[in-house]
Amino acid sequence: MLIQWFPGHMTKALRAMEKSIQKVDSVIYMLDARAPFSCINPEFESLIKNRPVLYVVNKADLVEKNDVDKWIDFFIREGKKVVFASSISGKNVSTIISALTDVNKEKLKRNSDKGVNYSLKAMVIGMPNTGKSTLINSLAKDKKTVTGNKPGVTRSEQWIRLSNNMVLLDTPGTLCHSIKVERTALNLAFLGSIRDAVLDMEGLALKFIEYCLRKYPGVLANRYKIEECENGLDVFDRIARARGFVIKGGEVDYTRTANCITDDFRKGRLGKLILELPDDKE
Ligand SMILES: Nc1nc2c(ncn2[C@@H]2O[C@H](COP(=O)(O)OP(=O)(O)OP(=O)(O)O)[C@@H](O)[C@H]2O)c(=O)[nH]1
Ligand SMILES: [Mg+2]
Repeated sequence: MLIQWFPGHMTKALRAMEKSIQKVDSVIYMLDARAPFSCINPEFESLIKNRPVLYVVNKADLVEKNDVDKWIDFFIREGKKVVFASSISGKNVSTIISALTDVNKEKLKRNSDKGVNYSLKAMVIGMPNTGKSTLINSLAKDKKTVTGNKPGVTRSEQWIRLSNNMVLLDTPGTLCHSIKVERTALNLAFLGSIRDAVLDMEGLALKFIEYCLRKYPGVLANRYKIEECENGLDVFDRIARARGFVIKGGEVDYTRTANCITDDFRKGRLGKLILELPDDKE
């Protein structure tokens, strides 16, 4: 599945971010805990340059604790600063402030040596729908930014001052121009970082079913009260019939079934399923 969806607002957003990055000390890089690798945007590299980065692996509530631990180990081995969080529940978000202070400690020390009480500024970046605006609201303890369960909700930059005087810059989620690795494209599509309207949702759901059958046998059987078998398309049919998604003539409504399955995954209704692990060679 080659995805070339890079709407105009993302080009504009990247240009604006290139200017605004000059005004910040560091970057908060949001990743989705279900597929942190896939959320790394190679186009952010030249934007970030040498600025300190704090990785926030968000939506940790949708992932098993032992999988979270594997990712923590991985980031630590890579020498990266990382915090896991569930922005929606506010869990662990307070550690982000101390971690951000830590990644900026040299700058803070320089300023305090000069007797300056410096307010840190950080830009929050990430793929669409990873929870950037939700995190900012959680840190601000107020609904300062607009959030939503689809990609492309934030359309322009917004500065938000926190009560501790830190300033955060919310940015629109941006993909890379073309996603060449199929697994990455699929994962971003499963996560809801790419607009469903530009995707083949039936094809996507079939890939997801096949993934579940391989990695999480029993999960689909349990959720949809069906019998699983090796053939993904047969399982697709069984889910559709179990849900009553049948159209005239007894044919299966694949679109409706596909939307139901992806929505169930995205909302965590299938359980805590992860799409990639650090040592995944698949
Ligand atoms: N389960 C869960 N959902 C979350 C979490 N954080 C954010 N969400 C949900 O994810 C969706 C996207 O959140 P946003 O904050 O709008 O994401 P964003 O990164 O700002 O998205 P764009 O502005 O479109 O790039 C919303 O439905 C949030 O409620 C989390 O920690 N756990
Ligand atoms: Mg947003």
